[in-house]
Amino acid sequence: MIKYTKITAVKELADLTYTMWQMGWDEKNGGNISYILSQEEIKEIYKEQKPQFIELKNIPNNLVGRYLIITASGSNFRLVKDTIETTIGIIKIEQEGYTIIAGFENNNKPTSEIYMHLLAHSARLEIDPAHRVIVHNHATEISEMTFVHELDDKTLTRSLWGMVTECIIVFPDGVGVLPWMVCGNEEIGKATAEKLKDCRIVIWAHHGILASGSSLNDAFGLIETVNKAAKIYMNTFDKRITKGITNQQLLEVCDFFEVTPKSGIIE
Ligand code: 2HA
Ligand code: ZN
Repeated sequence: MIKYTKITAVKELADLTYTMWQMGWDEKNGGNISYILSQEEIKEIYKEQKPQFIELKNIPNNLVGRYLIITASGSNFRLVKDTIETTIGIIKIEQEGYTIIAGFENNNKPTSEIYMHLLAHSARLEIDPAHRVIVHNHATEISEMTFVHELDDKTLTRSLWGMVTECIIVFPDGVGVLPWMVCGNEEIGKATAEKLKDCRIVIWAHHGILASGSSLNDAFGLIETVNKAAKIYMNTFDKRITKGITNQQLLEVCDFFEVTPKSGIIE
């Protein structure tokens, strides 16, 4: 058994917070990440702390008994990798709340978005048993795009697919988009989980993006790809002389790479 800060996934998660800050996507305390530990990883944890139970209502059934690595409320991603004991912790999900097993020293608590993370994990696990990770950040260009584009799943997905050939291969399931909403409450959690029933990426208008995945690398890669497309969209939308990748060309890519794009988007 090892101290939780030495677990590979904890180190990877801490590194990712720094990478995202370097991208300019996690100013101040922006962003939050959670990761479902495997049975093997749980066995590794040396439980040195006195567990602390915290009540939380309406826990999804399929999460009870699972362990999550999760970032702390108010944590600055610029600093997380050097302050893991206070800014990253491990919780065990219970029927009536959760127990802090490791970390969150100095009375810290999990992210204010914890309920959204739980609902999002629950929705994705229903569809994909390999699901493990939720990453939220304030990726710049996709946030910019929500000021100049319709806030609609179909048209936003089509615009992103049209910017970079790889997009339709990386996220054939498209993106979901939510209108502006207050963050951190049950309403945005439920709306996000609803979108995640048929795609892995949700864009929160005038706020940021959330991606799910089977690994930290997988979820982050989705955000990078969406944001790259959004960057090209933002840099060209008022000066373009072509319409970007056509429907016919998108279908050719899907055919060659044997991917099935979400229906109803390529009309
Ligand atoms: O954790 O990004 O959405 C801070 C946020 C809230
Ligand atoms: Zn945010």
